[in-house]
Amino acid sequence: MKVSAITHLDIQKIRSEFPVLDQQVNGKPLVYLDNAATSQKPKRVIAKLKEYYEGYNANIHRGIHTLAETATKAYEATRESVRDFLGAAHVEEIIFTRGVTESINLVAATYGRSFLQKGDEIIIGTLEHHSNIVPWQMVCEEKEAVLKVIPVNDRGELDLKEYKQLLSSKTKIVATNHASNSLGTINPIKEIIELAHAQGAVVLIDGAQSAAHLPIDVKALDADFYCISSHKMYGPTGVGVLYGKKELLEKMPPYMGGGEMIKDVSFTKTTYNDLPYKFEAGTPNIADVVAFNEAIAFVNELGKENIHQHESELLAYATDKLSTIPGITLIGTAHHKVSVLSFIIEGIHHFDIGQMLDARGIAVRTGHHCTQPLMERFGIEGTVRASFAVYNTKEEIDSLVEGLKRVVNFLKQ
Ligand code: C6P
Repeated sequence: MKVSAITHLDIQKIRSEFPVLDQQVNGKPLVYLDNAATSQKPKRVIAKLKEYYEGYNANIHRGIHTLAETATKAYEATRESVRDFLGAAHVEEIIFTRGVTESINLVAATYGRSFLQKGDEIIIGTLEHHSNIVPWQMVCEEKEAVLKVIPVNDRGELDLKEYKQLLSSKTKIVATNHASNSLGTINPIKEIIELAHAQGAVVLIDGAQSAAHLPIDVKALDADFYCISSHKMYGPTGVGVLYGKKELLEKMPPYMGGGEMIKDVSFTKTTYNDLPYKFEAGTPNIADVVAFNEAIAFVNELGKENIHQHESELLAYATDKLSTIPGITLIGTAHHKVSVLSFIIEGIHHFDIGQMLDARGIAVRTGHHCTQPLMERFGIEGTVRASFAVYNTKEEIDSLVEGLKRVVNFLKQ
């Protein structure tokens, strides 16, 4: 595999913006390779949280005092940035949630419950995270609908031929991820959406693993719903987004009842607020939404293409180097991948590998990565997963390889 050395980014400068990276763990410099679980946060995101709490902490959309107005403006500014980030047409199409999990549950519980009928079908992929499986199982059970699953080939790519066979006029919803958290596979979502639309189905895309790595344009994709989590793209935890086409969101009932989502309440009748507030009951996660704006600016300033190029170089380099470890099998070798590398080593439990790497300051994730059916497809319990972000370096991959060689030598002798 060819490893290109060209990148337009100054990685050392980028690293210096992440205070957490500059520390020793278990006596070794931290090598953080668990970015698919959550990425680290740059100083500007942390500073924004402090600025909000020290400067204009107030509830939003309710107060007429100056702090409330400042907080409301900052919160709504993030909504506009998200609209632009996703390429959405209208700001009303951007709903703040707690994360991708809540975004998918919202759609399953409102759109699913309202529009599914007995015998209707929902199609998902084998690569889904549990968040994009269980909410659909729940609504299928309630509505007596049927869940169908697109198989994957041995590289971990969705089988589009099978997908076409599964689609029919009974298909009402197709839900799949843009990129797989366990294997890194980038799915051909434009084609998946087009094929679903030809059958009259709506499509939800789980963008948890694409938001920080791949260009997204919901209009060009013609996605009906697109979900992202702030914490996987350098922003705070506890903030997510549901993008939904306005005409769909308008006909969906609210998810939760309470303050903010109403226009008028009496004991006999309640009318609901306009979009997007209809779906944002209660006091939202104001500080984290405000700081999320800084994460979006961070990604935009670096440029998704530059980020993707750097991470692709890391992935190619790591794939080459790891292949030299005795007994290793890479799980997920799709032609198009985000920077996720999953593997097993013959005769050594993934958990032991993770623990021994941690002893050397190297953070990876081990286990099923909330994709148990996918693990079952590959006949394994779990993998070791290294996932890269823009601040990772080839030297860190060298440390991973060195660590793995020691693990193998130690446990196999
Ligand atoms: N995956 C991982 O280590 P939340 O937790 O709501 O922000 O995102 C859930 C989720 C949904 N879809 C995909 C593809 C994901 O990767 C995740 C989160 C983490 O892989 C934690 S399990």
